[in-house]
Amino acid sequence: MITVVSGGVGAARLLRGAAMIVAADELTTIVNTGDDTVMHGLFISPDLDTVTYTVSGAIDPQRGWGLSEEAWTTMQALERFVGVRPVGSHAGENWFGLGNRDLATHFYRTTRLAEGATLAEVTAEITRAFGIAFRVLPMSNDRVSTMVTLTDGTEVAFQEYFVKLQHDVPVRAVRFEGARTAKPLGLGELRDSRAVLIAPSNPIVSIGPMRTLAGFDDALASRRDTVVAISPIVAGAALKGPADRMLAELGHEASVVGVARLYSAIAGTLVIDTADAALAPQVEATGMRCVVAESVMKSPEVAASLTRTCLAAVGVGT
Ligand code: FO1
Repeated sequence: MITVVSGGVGAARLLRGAAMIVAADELTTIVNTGDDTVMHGLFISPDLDTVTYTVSGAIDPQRGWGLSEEAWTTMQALERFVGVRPVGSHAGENWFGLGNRDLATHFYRTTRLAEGATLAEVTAEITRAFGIAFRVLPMSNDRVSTMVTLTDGTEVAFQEYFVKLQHDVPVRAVRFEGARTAKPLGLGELRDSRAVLIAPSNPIVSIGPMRTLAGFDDALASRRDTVVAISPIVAGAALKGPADRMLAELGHEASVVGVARLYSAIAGTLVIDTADAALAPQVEATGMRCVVAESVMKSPEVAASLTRTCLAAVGVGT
């Protein structure tokens, strides 16, 4: 078994490549659910959906989230209520863009959860409906909510930070509501897999939530030599999203060396992009082996090649 620890966009791109070279019954991914939110009474799991939509080829490639060929008439219809909505009410808010076709996924997930299904069961149904043959596991069936404290002291839920505020505000702290009691899924896979890949996702708010679940870090640390992380930071910047700024705002170095310091306890190898080759000795000074490779996944073929490089780094064939 090969297990990939995943956040959103970067992880989804890696998985699309991994699925090309690893047999479906040999591939599992454990996905962050700290971004999950309830909007209009619908339960939404953005990273699970980004993985599902990207791997199945249904993703909107420009946005990196949601579906292609989307229509937005439902969101537009909500404008009618703006003038009558009482102050303090969230009814009909449409800052979080839910396309008409994307809504179908949230209708299905919400009803199945209301019927008593676990998030893992519903995710298996949804990924199967999108033709995905490998295993996609949420990090927990229990609710974990990433909360972001801004430098003005206010605390907001992740999607309010990321979308409503366009993550254009500095952060002071991040915490994961519910993580202390949430039961992690996939610890067995993390312990027993021939290799574990930590996808190029935000170390703080995409990989971070999973690491706060009981036993997660220990499961990786116990087999650290065959855990390979891919840096989401290339030449000091994130390819997408606020990872570089968040690292700096939270006191870490926004570089492959800063990423190495965050991961060195749980991963024996860090893959960095060719743009950062000169920093390899500093990465190795943190106690991680460093592999330099093309890590900007412009195509599924590059993602497949990157997956092969990660597996080869720990002596695992596909
Ligand atoms: N990201 C945005 O920047 N704007 C949106 O309006 C938006 C809506 C949205 C709806 C469903 C969904 O699954 C994801 C959505 N995202 C949106 C992405 C979401 O914020 C993710 O959590 C981020 O991509 C970080 O992983």
